[in-house]
Parts: sequence; C-alpha cells; structure tokens
Amino acid sequence: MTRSERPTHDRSIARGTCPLDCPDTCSWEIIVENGVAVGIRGTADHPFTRGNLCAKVDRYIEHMHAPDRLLHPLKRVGPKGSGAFERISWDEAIATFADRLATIKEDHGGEAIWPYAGCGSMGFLQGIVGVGGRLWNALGASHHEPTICHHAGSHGTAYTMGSRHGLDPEAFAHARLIVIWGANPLTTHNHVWRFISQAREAGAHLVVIDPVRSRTAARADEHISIVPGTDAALALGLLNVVVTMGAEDQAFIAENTIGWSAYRERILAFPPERVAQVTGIPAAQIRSLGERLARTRPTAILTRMGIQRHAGGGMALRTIMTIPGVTGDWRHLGGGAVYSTGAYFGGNIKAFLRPDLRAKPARTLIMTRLGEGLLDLDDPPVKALVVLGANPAASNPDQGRVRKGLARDDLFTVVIDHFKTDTADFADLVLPTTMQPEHTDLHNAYGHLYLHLNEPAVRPQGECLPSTEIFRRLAAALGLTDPALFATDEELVRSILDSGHPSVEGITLERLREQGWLRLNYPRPAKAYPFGFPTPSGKIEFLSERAAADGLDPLPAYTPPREVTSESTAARFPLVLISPASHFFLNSMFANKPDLLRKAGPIKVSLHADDAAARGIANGSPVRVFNDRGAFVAQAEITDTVRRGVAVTPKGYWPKLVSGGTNVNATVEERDSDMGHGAVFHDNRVDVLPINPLPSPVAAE
Ligand SMILES: Nc1nc2c(c(=O)[nH]1)N[C@H]1C(S)=C(S)[C@@H](COP(=O)(O)OP(=O)(O)OC[C@H]3O[C@@H](n4cnc5c(=O)[nH]c(N)nc54)[C@H](O)[C@@H]3O)O[C@H]1N2
Ligand SMILES: Nc1nc2c(c(=O)[nH]1)N[C@H]1C(S)=C(S)[C@@H](COP(=O)(O)OP(=O)(O)OC[C@H]3O[C@@H](n4cnc5c(=O)[nH]c(N)nc54)[C@H](O)[C@@H]3O)O[C@H]1N2
Ligand SMILES: [Mo]
Repeated sequence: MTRSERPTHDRSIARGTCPLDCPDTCSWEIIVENGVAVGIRGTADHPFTRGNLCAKVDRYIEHMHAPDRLLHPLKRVGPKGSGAFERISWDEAIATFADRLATIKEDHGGEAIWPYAGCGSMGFLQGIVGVGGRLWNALGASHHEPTICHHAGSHGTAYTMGSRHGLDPEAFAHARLIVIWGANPLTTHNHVWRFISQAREAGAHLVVIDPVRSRTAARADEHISIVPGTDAALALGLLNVVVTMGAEDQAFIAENTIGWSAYRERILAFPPERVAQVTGIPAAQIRSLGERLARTRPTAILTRMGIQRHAGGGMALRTIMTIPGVTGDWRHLGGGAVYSTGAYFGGNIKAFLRPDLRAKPARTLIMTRLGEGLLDLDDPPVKALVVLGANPAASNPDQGRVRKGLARDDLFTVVIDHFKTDTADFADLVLPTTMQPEHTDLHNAYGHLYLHLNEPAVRPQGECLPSTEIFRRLAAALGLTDPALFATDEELVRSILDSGHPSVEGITLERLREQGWLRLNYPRPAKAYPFGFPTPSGKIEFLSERAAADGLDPLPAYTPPREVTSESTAARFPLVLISPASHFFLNSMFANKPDLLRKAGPIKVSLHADDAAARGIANGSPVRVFNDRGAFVAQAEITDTVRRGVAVTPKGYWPKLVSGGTNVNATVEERDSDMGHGAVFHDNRVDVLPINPLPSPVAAE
C-alpha cells in the first residue's frame, strides 16, 4: 500500500517547542497521523519562528524514530566505557538507583551526589534549569553550577548592565549599523537574520567581527578578522575613536551611567595603533569602524557565547556592553546590544525548585571542572554522578581526565538520555527519557521575548519516561513523602508562572495552551531595560564597585587570553585552535545521526595556506592535532577563511564515532575564565602534523 492509499483515520497538528540550546527557541507543529508523528514544521504565525526550522530540527521526527534510540532501561554488564549493557525493568532500575543513592548519602552525606544537568533540553521541567531540583534539594545533594556555555559573558554583562536583558532582537530591524560580534547566527540561530535583513534592506551596514570568515561573515558588508580573545581591546579602541571625535552622548552618560571620567581615561589609553597590535586588525580599519560607530544611530550589537570562551571572556562582554552606554544608543529603538534576553522572564524559580526542602547548605560543583570533581575532590568525594541532558565525555574540556574520572570503579553513574552516548558507556544505569513531542515543558528563550508551553503530541516510544516522572518514582522508592516531590507536570508549570512578576502578568497555563506561546508583557519590539538598570546604583556601571569587591578591575578593561598570548606555549604549539558550532549538530546532539554526520563529514581542521605549507600538509589529508593534554585526528582543509596562526574545527563529534576516538576537547584545558567559572574552549594552543606523511619526491626516488 502506498502512502497516499493508506487510510488516515486521524490526522492532527500539535503545537510544541524546540527544546534545544539555541537562542531562537522555535515554536513547531508536529503532524500526527494515527497517533504517530509523521512531520514537523515551524509555526507560521510565530513572530520569531515564522514557519522555519533549522537544518537539524527539520529532521527531528527521524531523530525520534532513530533505530539507535534508547527505549528501555539498561544496566552495565561490561567494564566502564565498554558500552556493554543488558535490558532491565523500570522497577529494577529505580530500585537500584534509590538503593545506591541512599547508601551513598548514609556513608558520605548528600554532598557526595552530583546532579549533573546539561544543555540537552532548555526546558524548566525536563532540562537544565530544574529537572529533579526538588528531589536534589530534599536529598541535600551538591549544587550543580552549569558553567559550560554562557557564564563568563553573563557575569561580564551583569557588571555593566545589572542583568542579561539586552536589546530585543526584533528591534534589529530598526538599526542603521549592525555589528555581529563573535556570533555566527546563520549557523547557530538563524531566525534573527530576518530582522537583520530588514534593516539592511533599509540601508543598514553589517559588520562581522570574527577570527573566521564564518557563514555569517561571508554575507556581511565587512568582515573584521580579529586575533581570538582580544575583543575587549577592540571595544576600547572603537570607543577611543568615538571619544576622540567628541561623539559620546554626554547627556545620556550624565543621566544614566556612573564612572564616566575614570572610564574615559581608560578609553584614552587604547588608541587604534595600540589596539591594532593587540588585535591584529589594521589601525585604519579600527578607525573606520570607530568613525562609523560614532556617526550612526541607532547601532545594534549582536554578541553571543562564541566570543567568551577565553581567559578574558567575561571582561570582553563587560566592555562591549558599555558601548551603547557611551554612544547613547539605548535611547533609540534599534540601538543597544544583546548577549542574551533570558532575564526578561520573571518566573518563580523558588517556588519551582523549592530550596526550602534543603536541610542545610551544600557545596557547589562546577560543571566544567568535572575531571577535577571526579578525580581530585575529597570531603566528600563524588560518589554518585547523575547525568541528564549532557554528554561530558564529548563536550567537556580535558576529555582525557573526564574519561578517567568517569571510569572510576567506586563511582555510581546514572545517565538519563535518548541515546547511548560516550558518557552513557560509563554509566551503571542508562535510563531512557522522552523527547520533546512526548512530554510537557515550559520554555523561556534567550534570543527573543516569547514564552512557550510544550505539551505531548504523541505517546512515548518504548518505555521512555519523562524525566519528571523518573524523579517522582525515585522519590517514592527512597521512601520520601513530601508532596512537593510528587507534583504533577502541570503543577510544576503553574508554580513557575505564578510569580507576580509584571513580565508574566495574565500569562496562565490555560492561555499558553490555546496558542502554544505568548509574548511576555513588553511592547514589541521592546525598549531594553524597561524596569531600569538593575545594577546596585540603578545606572549603567562603567565603574563597578561590585567588580572591585570581586577582585576584578573596577573599570572595563582588556584581560588577555592566557594560552593565546603565552609566548612559551606559542613556541611549542604555534596554532590557536577555536572550535565553534557545527552547522549540522547541536553541540553533541545529532552527531550520531547518519545523514547529518554524512553531511558534516569527518572532523575537519581548517588551516591558512601558509600554516599548512609550513607543515607539509596537503588539502584533504589526515592530520593529528595535539598539545600536551591530548590529541585528535582530523582532515586538513586549507582555506583563506581563517587568520594565519589560527586553526578551526567544529565542536560536537562523538569520540566513539570518529577515527582516533577523541574530539577537540581532548586538547582543551580544564580551567576557568575570568568570571563565573566559564570554560576556555578557544583559549587553546595546538600544533598540527600530517599523519603518515607521503614520501617526499626525493625520498621516493
Ligand atoms: N548549528 C548549531 N547551532 C548552535 C549550536 C551548535 O552546536 N550548532 N550550539 C548552540 C549553543 S550551545 C550556543 S552557546 C550558541 C552559540 O552561538 P554562537 O556564539 O553564535 O556560536 P559559536 O559558533 O560558538 O561562536 C560564534 C563565532 O565566534 C567566533 N569566535 C570564536 N572566538 C572568538 C573571539 O575570540 N572573538 C570573536 N570576535 N569571535 C570569536 C567563532 O569563530 C564563531 O564563528 O549556538 C547554539 N546554536
Ligand atoms: N570544544 C568546544 N566544546 C564545547 C563548546 C565549544 O564551543 N567548543 N561549546 C560548549 C557549549 S556552548 C555547550 S552549551 C556544551 C554542551 O554540552 P552538554 O550540555 O554536555 O550538551 P550535549 O553534548 O549536546 O549533550 C546533550 C545530551 O542531552 C540529551 N538530551 C537532549 N534532550 C534531552 C532531554 O529532554 N532529556 C534528557 N535527559 N536528555 C536530553 C542529548 O541526547 C545529548 O546526549 O558544550 C560545550 N562544549
Ligand atoms: Mo552553549
């Protein structure tokens, strides 16, 4: 029977939300026939999604029905890392889970439990914000600080602006000058492009600042190629040009900022010639962009997470965020800067997570210090690791140490996921959880101002359970009785919405159900910082006493990257390696999906022709990329899109699915950036050498 002949008893369309870690948080529609999801599309009337999904999520239905999806609980039967498992029942899985946690708590205290949640789902209920949160509080587990993505930049932004509100991305349509600074939206969050295109149609000029001529940079009016990690120096240099021209907005500064005279002195210490030496950008190009910035209102700056994976990443965002305060761009619709819009939503996180269930304070464990956490921590050592929505064996720095930690025989590890990842191979128990069209969740976005409800469109595959249900069953097996631990998904959603915050006034579960999404209570597009600047002074803080109290420079500054600028490291490892987003994966998600993996091809490392020639590397040839921490195998790509001295490779490959069994994170150091314990994925030096070099013509004779 062909598809068209098949009788369709029942066809319906269910609205839901893309749960992935991306600023765009799309509204989607799942087409369901006879109870089976058969299609997916972006919601046409959603003001940000506008009917389009990305190259990855377009295939989400295949992802749901993938033959390698986990459908039953598993227990490990081989050595850790071997991937040998046996199917067990949910009753056995939950009983083992509860037993081991209870014993560990009794022997070592609740802090020996590390609830390790990652960015697989950004949902409040099933994802990084709060999954299992109430139970972890009741058990007195260690706190988990999810530092892997945006923390350095978020802290930096907050010193200047008080929060991460930022410019409403829809307002980009009104800008006359747009600076995309260390972001690659055509790959990483393409829906903002529409608003940028509208501005360009009306004559706006688009500049992209990136060490790589990314997909986005290739489409700009101007690409400024910068030495990685030196963006704060460029920001100060651009402001130097503005101030030298007398183009700062003195009235705005007087009314809305503090610390200008001291900051002005700092800015004057960064003339374009000095900045050119630091950033590798010609002084004339710095001056020309500075003059354009001085002349053009409104100017909108789009910056994201790629820029802040350095020793000075927090300071870079803190400094860039001062620019619209100097130019007065915040006055104008379409003027300002955005890193994240996450703070517009004022949900009741306390009511949702219930920190009051905790009997006593507990330590905080840092997500990007997993190697250290598993191998070096004492008092108590980590005895239970519960990984949910994360794949640290692929995505964390210092892959070698992370794997060594995961391999500890005395560590009890549970992985709750959709697939048997590299991390799952080390687990004692692997628990299959539902995908987004199979469960309920609430989603705030970090790249627009809409709130989304996601409700199940279809029944779960196999024996998959929502993570919320796994934690309810676990609480029962642990003999706990507090009703808060057994709240239904609907009750959990209501607890978040019931905050009394003006952003959600009138936004109820019922209203969200009708449409799937609602705009938070702000005008469209929103004027940034509608409630004033939430800094201690209530103003934009050029001078931050809070930063000084935290041991940082009281003024925005340039904090150099560490390995990038280290001469001794450069002598041994001459290439700076950055590892931005792959067009076809979402972090490590989809990197096991055959069609997307085929499109992405093997791991590539892109090199400037001079750097390749100096090493005898031919285009397309296999190479080893290495430093003292580790190595991975890649295929060389010789290109003019990267700066001399910079190498680029995409993040996200599964170690076990690539030649050599490691990815870029085998070379990345486990060390904190300047603020918020951010990771330093791009503050990394390596060398690259051919594998099995072909005999030279002389040797061949
Ligand atoms: N297709 C796809 N989309 C994604 C993701 C994915 O893996 N794949 N990941 C998602 C996640 S988790 C996040 S956090 C966001 C990230 O979103 P983005 O920040 O837009 O993405 P990245 O690719 O990490 O970095 C953007 C650009 O920063 C450049 N860059 C690196 N170092 C520097 C620097 O020092 N200075 C400057 N000026 N530029 C620099 C990189 O070359 C890259 O082109 O994307 C999300 N969207
Ligand atoms: N070298 C390098 N490394 C990087 C980066 C970089 O730029 N360079 N970027 C970093 C960034 S920005 C990020 S955000 C991190 C991401 O790192 P992680 O937070 O570890 O995210 P992923 O590796 O994508 O793993 C997410 C897992 O969650 C699972 N998952 C998806 N949805 C759900 C769900 O609803 N429930 C459960 N239980 N599981 C689910 C997926 O199947 C997947 O296995 O990677 C970081 N790693
Ligand atoms: Mo991220």
